[in-house]
Amino acid sequence: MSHPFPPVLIEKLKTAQRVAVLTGAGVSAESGVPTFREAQTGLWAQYDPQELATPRAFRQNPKLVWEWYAWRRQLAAKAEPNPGHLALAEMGKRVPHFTLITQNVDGLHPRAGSRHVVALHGDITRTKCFADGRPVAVWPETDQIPPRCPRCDGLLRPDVVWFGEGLPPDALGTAVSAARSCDLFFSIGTSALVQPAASLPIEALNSGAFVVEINLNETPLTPHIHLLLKGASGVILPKLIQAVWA
Ligand code: BV8
Repeated sequence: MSHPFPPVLIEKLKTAQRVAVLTGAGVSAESGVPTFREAQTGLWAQYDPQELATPRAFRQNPKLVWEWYAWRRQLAAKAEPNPGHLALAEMGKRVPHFTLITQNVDGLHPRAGSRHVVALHGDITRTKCFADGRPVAVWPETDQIPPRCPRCDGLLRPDVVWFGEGLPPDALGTAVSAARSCDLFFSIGTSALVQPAASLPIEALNSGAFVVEINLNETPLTPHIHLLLKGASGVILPKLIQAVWA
């Protein structure tokens, strides 16, 4: 099968000892999970995700925010990993030291078979207590929205990182050290706008890694990196795996 990849990328991926990958919502787009910045569909069209994904929004209207996440949770549950997710799981088996870092909260990377996924922004399928931040796996049936914490009767919330909240220190630490020690870094399906995730490819660049972006469009990262593969990750990634390890 012909492939559109520059020989330097084929060579780098074939010989790389340490590869780090950062994914964003674009990687799940072909699974039918709306990206973060594309217009919300239907019921949620009038809301800006960036306004809803905040502690302030939750305090102001916990029912609205809980229902937004319930809608996104059922979308993620109905979605299937796409060829891009599967290709990254395959890459993880082929590269000696592979770190998959994701901003996504949809859980599709582990469902595609990727292991030790570094989830920077949490997991939409997990719930925690808004008051003490501790996980809550089960709670009594209730008509209350949001449901209440069985321990302290506080409001329950999704276990994701909202704007203005710190990232899980372990996940962030693992991601930064992977970016600083890799030979090859991929930034895939992310608008490269959200910090501190968007700084990871720059960390890799400053540490001497070859940095590749896979995106439908250019992003603020594009001018700084070695190679932009313009197109859908679900199309490009399987072809790349085929070209390197056919
Ligand atoms: C922090 C979880 C400090 C929740 C998310 C100024 C004002 C206010 C805040 C800030 C500011 N400057 C910096 C900040 C901090 C802020 C920030 O970065 N704001 C930006 C927007 C300016 N960051 C934070 O608040 C972070 N925390 O800094 O805390 C701190 C430290 C210690 C203690 C206390 C506090 C927290 C950020 C995390 C927020 N949570 N998600 C949820 O999901 O509901 S971020 C959210 O954006 C999602 O996780 C999403 O993944 C992420 C990034 O978006 P993308 O993944 O890139 O998705 P997007 O839709 O934007 O782009 C999709 C891309 O894919 C596009 O480029 C498109 O072209 C491409 N694409 C589409 N289809 C395809 C494709 N590519 C390939 N193939 C396709 N098929």
